[in-house]
Amino acid sequence: MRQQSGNEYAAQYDSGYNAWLSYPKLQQGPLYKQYAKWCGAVSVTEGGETIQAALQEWTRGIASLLDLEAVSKPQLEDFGVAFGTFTGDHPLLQGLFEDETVQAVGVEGFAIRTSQSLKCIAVGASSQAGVLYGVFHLLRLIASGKDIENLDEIVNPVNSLRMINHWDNFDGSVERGYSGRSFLYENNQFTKDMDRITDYARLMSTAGINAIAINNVNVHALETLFISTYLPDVARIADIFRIYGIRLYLCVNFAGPMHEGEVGTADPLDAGVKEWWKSRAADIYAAIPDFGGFVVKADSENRPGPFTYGRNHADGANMLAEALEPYGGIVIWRCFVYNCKQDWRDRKTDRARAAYDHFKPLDGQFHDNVILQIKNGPMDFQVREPVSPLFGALERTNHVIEFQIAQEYTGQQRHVCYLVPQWKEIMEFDTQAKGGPAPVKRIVDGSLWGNRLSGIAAVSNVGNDRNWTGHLLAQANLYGFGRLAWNPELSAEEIAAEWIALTFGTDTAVAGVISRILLDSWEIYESYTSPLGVGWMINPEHHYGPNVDGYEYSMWGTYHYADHQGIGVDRTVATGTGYSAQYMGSNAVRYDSLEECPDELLLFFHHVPYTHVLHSGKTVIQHIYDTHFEGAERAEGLLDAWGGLKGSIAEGLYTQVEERLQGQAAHAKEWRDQINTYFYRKSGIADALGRTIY
Ligand code: GCV
Repeated sequence: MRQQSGNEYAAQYDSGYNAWLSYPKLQQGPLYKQYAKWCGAVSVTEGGETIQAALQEWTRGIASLLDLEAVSKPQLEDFGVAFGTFTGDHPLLQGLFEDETVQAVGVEGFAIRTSQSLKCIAVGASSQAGVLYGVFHLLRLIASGKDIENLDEIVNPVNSLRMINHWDNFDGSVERGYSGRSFLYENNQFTKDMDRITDYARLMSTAGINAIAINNVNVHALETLFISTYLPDVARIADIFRIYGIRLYLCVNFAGPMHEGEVGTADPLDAGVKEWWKSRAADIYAAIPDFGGFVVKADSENRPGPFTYGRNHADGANMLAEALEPYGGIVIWRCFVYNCKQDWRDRKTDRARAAYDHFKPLDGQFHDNVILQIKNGPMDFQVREPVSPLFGALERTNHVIEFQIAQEYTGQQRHVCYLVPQWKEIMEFDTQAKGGPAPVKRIVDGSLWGNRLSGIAAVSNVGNDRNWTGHLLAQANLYGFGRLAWNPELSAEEIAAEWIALTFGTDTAVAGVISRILLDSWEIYESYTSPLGVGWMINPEHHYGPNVDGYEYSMWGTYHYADHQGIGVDRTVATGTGYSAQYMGSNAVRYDSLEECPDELLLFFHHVPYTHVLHSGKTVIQHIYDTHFEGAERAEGLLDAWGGLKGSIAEGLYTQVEERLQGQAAHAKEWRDQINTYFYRKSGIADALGRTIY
């Protein structure tokens, strides 16, 4: 494993490369003294690669945070830190953690305890990955200025699958990637920069991630060969991921057997097709014994799938599941299945209905090693949409939620949009399943229905930009996703505070400003882009910037049905698409009712005149004007707030964010003007406050 000097490590700080592993130097003072007392010595007796990676992280962190060399010794003679697995041979750990504690620690969890009598802070875990998580937990406590004199915690992840989905293509492009090109591939070759892969694995595991799919769900011709020709390259990445407790997954092409020319069909019930996948699985597991499994997008946006053969998605997923089952592998089958060319002019056909309509009837028909992956909303990662009604509706099928860390529709990492508050809101949504309360977080962690497999996945926002995410503040989304997947009870504020401390240090004034910027940013972005749940007012193909009628699949009219009289999609039962009936209990009633529907989703569920009065007391048109004027102003305010940090944070970090915020402030005005002008011209209704609408 590569060793770096302290100076080399610090030099990367300004670029943002070290991200939440920056370990900013702590100020002298009582806490510093406390940390220095405990952290001068470290005792590790096990030799596994993951434990050694934990040790390296520890010594690197302590060197940077405290300017202290953590001397590694087999036995502690005075105050120190010890870590290892419960079954390892460390005498301190064996003496410190009684059976009850050991049993309470799950396979990826850890226990951490300060023993004043033994002069030791001990991190013990069932697995080496648990040790790594525990060591980083301790580093996080120190980096955020927490007292470590009396630690006594057992920490287990709430969700068993905590997954990142890359949408990286072999040619080096990234679908919906907003931070440069892929760091995994270039020109149809795997990267040779294994140091960067290692640093990526460090970042992911310290955020709590344990599964990564390394290629796009839209699998192109050459990526189809990742499970054959390119398997040795894939295995090299898996070898690094393994050290950090991460299993590697691949997206596969449902028509793979045909692509490689060996079988003339991809029919999931065909014996030749089944054999082909079984033989691929055998090859994969010979190369990567802990391979996680396949991720599949089928019958959606021109991808092949079982519909071609008159089969359903359970037939398709189960066939692949049978191939992986002998090795403990799983199939993650996406529910983002819809016909992007469907004609909705009848005002009854509705893309929002698709996931539920396809998958609810199949509930209970999937094998035990299949997980359905459901986008958080019924459409596509809009800044505001309701929670997918499939959550709560699937009673006998493993499933995970899919978020999008990449900001496809939320500013593309040029605008700041901290998405953790949005994800929190979704996780807290009460689906009312099983008589309720049944929040999404209890469905995806598997506890509501007792699923064997469950968890959270998200589309990566990482590229080869030096700071990984393009916009430095977008790192908070990447870190935040991992933390939320680990523990959905953490608040958006807590996660922001952690990320800020780990990235910028513990200056409270600095933290206050950055935290406010992050926490306000989703609301601000929503206000100047997408009023009242309407969505899709973006430019075709790249999806950046305002274009009210622009979305590429709007060939049958606009997605929001705006005309001179009104706006919004009627998804009610009586007169609309009937989508509202996919919800349970009072959710169905509330969304179906014009009176009860929450303002922020009004135009998602109802078509109303511009003069319709919201619960806020404003008309729809006035709401549009006001939010767009305010939103653009508040975007400018973000830049001003950041300006106050000049000189208080590292120059390189300061300037890269300043530049993005300048762009955002200008672009928010463009959004404001385009949206306001469009609706002024459509409605003919003037702004009540008489502001200039261009
Ligand atoms: C990977 C949206 C995006 C596509 C993406 C798709 C998906 O439609 O615009 O780029 O394709 O979602 O989630 O499969």
